[in-house]
This record gives sequence, structure tokens and C-alpha cells, in this order.
Amino acid sequence: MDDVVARFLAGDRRALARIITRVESESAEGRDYLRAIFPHSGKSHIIGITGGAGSGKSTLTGALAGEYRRRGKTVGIVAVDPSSPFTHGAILGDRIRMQEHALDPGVYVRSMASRGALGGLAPTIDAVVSVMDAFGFDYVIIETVGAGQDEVEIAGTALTTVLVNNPGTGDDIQALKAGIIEIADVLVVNKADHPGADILVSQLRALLALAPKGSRRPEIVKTTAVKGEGLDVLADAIAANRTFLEESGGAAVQRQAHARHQVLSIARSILVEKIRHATPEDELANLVERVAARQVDPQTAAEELVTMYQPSYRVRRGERVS
Ligand SMILES: Nc1nc2c(ncn2[C@@H]2O[C@H](COP(=O)(O)OP(=O)(O)OP(=O)(O)O)[C@@H](O)[C@H]2O)c(=O)[nH]1
Ligand SMILES: [Mg+2]
Repeated sequence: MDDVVARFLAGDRRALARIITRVESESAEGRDYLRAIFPHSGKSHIIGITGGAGSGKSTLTGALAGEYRRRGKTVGIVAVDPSSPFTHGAILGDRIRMQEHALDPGVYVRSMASRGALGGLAPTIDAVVSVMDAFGFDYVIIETVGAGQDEVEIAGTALTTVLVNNPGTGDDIQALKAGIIEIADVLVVNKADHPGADILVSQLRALLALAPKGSRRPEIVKTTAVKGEGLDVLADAIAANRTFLEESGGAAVQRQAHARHQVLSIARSILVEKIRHATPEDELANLVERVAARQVDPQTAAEELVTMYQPSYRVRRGERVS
């Protein structure tokens, strides 16, 4: 193990790939690697790129990586994909869209599923981002489709969140109104070669003008990712966001919130693992069966499960904090 870590720290990409694989499988070895490399993380600028399906996130991510390479910087990319059997094509598509970087040692791309075994954004996404951070990439970009909660969770991991919109779709304005705009640090109007880009920019401006006084106003950037246009402006806007967050104390707040989330989510998975280990498979199957048959509600079943593991839980239930 020490040997792999030493090679990783020396910049060996095969050691990087191996550590990511072990971390993704949530093995004990993976956890040991994470512990060993943690002191080297914390330097990358972590960027989340989110937006609707097909809005051009992968193209934009590839083009932004190209812009950073021109600036002499290195980039790690985590392309997050909803775990659905229908999305394997998308992962393949991501590879193709990012393949211009395939032979570039300054760019590393990893696709992974968004859903953990227990549902919710896979905790391993966070861990894989830390691995890339520790490896020493200047930037780590997380691409994820905006499908509800995902972008909010990505916002917890990323320092700068970029929300990708397209002209002429209309639903983006709806999504923005629904509050997603609160997590955006930079608003991108991609596919600016399509009609309506300037209209969307003014709509977004009008929407931002409604934000309460003193609140952060995300910068709006027009891009045509397929032609590599607007990427220099986007890279500058992302850099300006980092500077702003570092100076305003926002970055420190984000790091605290993220650390808290990490600790609690790992603690939660340790406990769930312990409970699963301690529960005979047939008892769990029986509980699940009763819920499926609607004989018992999931809340009560979960409480029963916890009580089986820790009999004192039932009496102390009243003081449970969630
Ligand atoms: N005209 C035009 N097409 C674009 C632009 N950017 C991306 N596209 C095209 O839009 C389609 C979707 O692009 P992707 O980069 O795969 O979009 P995505 O958001 O990553 O898609 P998913 O990950 O599947 O949600 C592709 O056919 C791209 O070539 C752009 O600026 N202009
Ligand atoms: Mg994509």
C-alpha cells in the first residue's frame, strides 16, 4: 500500500487509477488510501458543473479543461451519471466528448454513477474528488445532471457551482425560480449560437435583480462550447468567484459545511453497515416484505430494525435527533 501511495504522490497515473478504483468499491483498502492521502488534499479549486440533460455540460467541461490547459493548469474531471441502465451511452458519449484530452497527462477523466448503494448521491463521489485533489490537479471539475437534489449536494462539495442553461427551452427559468439559482455561483448560457441567447441573458438578469439586497449575484457568461467560445470569460468568472469566496469568508463557511456533511454521512454509513451486519438476512427480508405488502410503514420498520440492533433505542426514541 505504501508503495502505491508513494507512486501516487509522485504523480503516477496508474497509482491514481488504482486508488480511485479501491475508493469507489468502498473497500477497507480504499479507506486506508483516503486516510493516507488526505493531508495532501485541500488545494484544488473544485468546480461543479450542473444543468439539464443535454445542456452541453460535458462539452463545456471538456472545453473548460482545454482553457485551463492553455493556462498551464492541470484538471481532474469526475463525470457523474445517474445510475440507470439507460445512461451507459451517456458515459460513452462523455468519453468521446472528452477524448481530445485522452493522451494529455494534464487531464484525468473518470465517469461514475451518482447513486450509492443506499440511494442518495454516492458518498464515493466526494471521496474520488478528494483523491484527485490530493493528486495535485489545479482544478477538479464535477459534471452532474441537475435532477433535483444532486446539484444541491454537488454544491456542498464544489467551491464554485456553474449552472448551465440553454436558450429557447423555457424550463430553465422555471428551475431557476424553484431555487436552484441559490446554489449557482456562475450562470452559463450555453449554445449561444442558437437563437434567443441574448433574451435568456436578459431574463436571467431580470431574475437576479429580484434577489434580496446584499445577496450574491452570480455572473452570467455566454458560451458556445462546441466552438470553444466564451471559455476564457468563463474561466475568469470562476476565478473571480474563488477570490470573492476566499475574501468574503464564504469559502471558509463552505469548507465547514462540507466537512460537517462528510463526517455525518460517513458516520451514517458506518452505522447502517453495522446494523446490516448484525441483522440476520431473513429478519431484514421479513421487514422489507411487510413494508412492500404495506403491513407496516417504512418509518416503523426502520425503527424496528434499529431496535433489533440496539434494544435501548426504543425507550430513548423520544430524544432522537435526525
Ligand atoms: N449548437 C450547439 N450545440 C452544443 C453546444 N454545446 C453542446 N452542444 C451539443 O449538445 C449536445 C449535448 O451535449 P453534451 O455535452 O453531451 O451535454 P450534457 O449536458 O453533458 O448531456 P448529458 O450529460 O447527457 O445530460 C451534443 O450534441 C453537443 O454537441 C453549443 O454550444 N452549441
Ligand atoms: Mg454529459
